Amino acid sequence: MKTLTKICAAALLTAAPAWAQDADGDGMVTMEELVAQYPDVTGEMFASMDTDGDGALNEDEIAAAVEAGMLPS
Ligand SMILES: [Ca+2]
Ligand SMILES: [Ca+2]
Repeated sequence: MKTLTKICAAALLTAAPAWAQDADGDGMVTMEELVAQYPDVTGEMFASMDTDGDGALNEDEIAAAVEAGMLPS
């Protein structure tokens, strides 16, 4: 059981950072939520991360932004 607990804890730690920005937990990261975490993010940077243009970042867009080096992982 100890091993299983460790694996679960590791999975949670790995999954958490990408969603630290989602302050209200609705599954989307808005410009306001992102700026609260990263004050240096501009509207232009947000727009380039928001690839489907719906005004918020979903999990895939956050992952792509981290991969592209636009957000710290
Ligand atoms: Ca949100
Ligand atoms: Ca989007």
